[in-house]
Amino acid sequence: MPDKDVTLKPRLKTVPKVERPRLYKVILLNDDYTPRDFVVIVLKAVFRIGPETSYRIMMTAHQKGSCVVAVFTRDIAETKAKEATDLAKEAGFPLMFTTEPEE
Ligand code: TYC
Repeated sequence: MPDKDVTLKPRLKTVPKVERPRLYKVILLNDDYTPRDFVVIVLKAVFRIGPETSYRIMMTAHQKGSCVVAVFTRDIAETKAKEATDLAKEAGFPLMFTTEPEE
């Protein structure tokens, strides 16, 4: 059949497009001044992470320079990163948490 005689049937079903919100990593950065114990306290308090995991995350940042703490929607990631960074600032430490979108 030649092309001009082809008739296209409209699609009857619509395909719903529901996109999941982009997720953001909260990243703990190493520094030379914040005590290790304080980093663990902040991880436990702000991110509700258990003591062993908090210690492991702290040591990873200490040895490698940074460590992903957790992944959240953008709002929650930014709020938690700020809360944790502010806690350290109030205590006089330069500890920093940043956020970045997941690939
Ligand atoms: N490097 C710090 C020290 O030796 C401890 C530390 C660990 C600080 C992890 C920040 O994200 C950090 N006192």
